[in-house]
Amino acid sequence: MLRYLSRKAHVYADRHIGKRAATSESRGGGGAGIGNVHHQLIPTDDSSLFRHVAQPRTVSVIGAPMTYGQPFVGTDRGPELLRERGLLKDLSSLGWRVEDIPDIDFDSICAEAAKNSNDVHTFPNAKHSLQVGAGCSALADLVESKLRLGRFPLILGGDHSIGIGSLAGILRSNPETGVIWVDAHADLNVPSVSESGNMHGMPLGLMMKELIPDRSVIPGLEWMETESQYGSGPPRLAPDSLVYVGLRDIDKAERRFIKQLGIKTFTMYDIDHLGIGRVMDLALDHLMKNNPDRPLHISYDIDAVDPSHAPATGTAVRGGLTWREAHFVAEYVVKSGSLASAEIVEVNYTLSDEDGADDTVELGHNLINSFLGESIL
Ligand SMILES: [Mn+2]
Repeated sequence: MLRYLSRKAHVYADRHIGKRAATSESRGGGGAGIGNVHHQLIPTDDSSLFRHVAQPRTVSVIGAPMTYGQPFVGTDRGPELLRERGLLKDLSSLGWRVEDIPDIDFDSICAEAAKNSNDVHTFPNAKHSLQVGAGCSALADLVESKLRLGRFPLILGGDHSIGIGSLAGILRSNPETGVIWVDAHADLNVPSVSESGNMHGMPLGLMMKELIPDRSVIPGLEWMETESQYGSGPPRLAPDSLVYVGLRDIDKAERRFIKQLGIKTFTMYDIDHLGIGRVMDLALDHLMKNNPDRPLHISYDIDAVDPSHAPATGTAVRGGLTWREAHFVAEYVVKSGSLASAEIVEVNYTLSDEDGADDTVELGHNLINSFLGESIL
């Protein structure tokens, strides 16, 4: 089912997506299946929610259409497809002031970063590190500046290598931030152990000083060892400030790191065993019990969800979250009142048939509404 599109296939992919977008529009932009009932969104006026966000609450929508962290084109259309579905209007219906920022121009930033390099892979086992690094530096600056204004950054990927930039900006703004990583994969690789060299598998590994003490050895990531314009950083994530939810495909080295670092991990096995409710109780308890005032960030890889609901993604793995479990994770984190930023990644319209692509984008849209406070009652 998965078609590999090389970078040279950009033109083909663009035509392909253009056709699909037109078809989608002719159907009213709706999804294909039974989930396509549009219900009324109600403003979230509960003042106990989003207590780290300044009033009146503003969401900063940051499109991060990155593709260089993995081999497929198509993830760059994520922000556009989510906006086409009426995402901004929904956020406003949920009671947010919406700051819509133009997508980060990775085409220019990445081309500029790589212009003096003719080596495609630039560094052993960190493919396109110049492009990923330059793009993530721009994203980190933007995310940090929005958090410092008291806004809620909503980051639309893009592949998961943008997590390098999001996490960097978030941790520079507040190094105490707790991170909930919802994913089929651990994304805890570093170049010395990565089996693929794809940087979408490294965002968490690159934040851990235990795994890589000096990131300036990787071309493009030198900025990660310096201070930001606000004098903060370098960004690091403590292993006990992270919890995983939904893992089911872990590399050998990652398995070792998770155990060595003692990272709190809830795999699909734990969700089968305990149920998603108990898992989320334990996950938030781990992050909040010694640090009740910290903000939380959720990074949501759409491949955490079962491919029956989210087939249009680059590294689909069977046995994932159900539709309701997927939403519950987001709703529960919001209910804590501590969510301060969110990210959704790896939606790739080209990697499934049309109905599957529509379903995946629709799910991403619904999850974002949950991040920003939509609830059943
Ligand atoms: Mn991921």
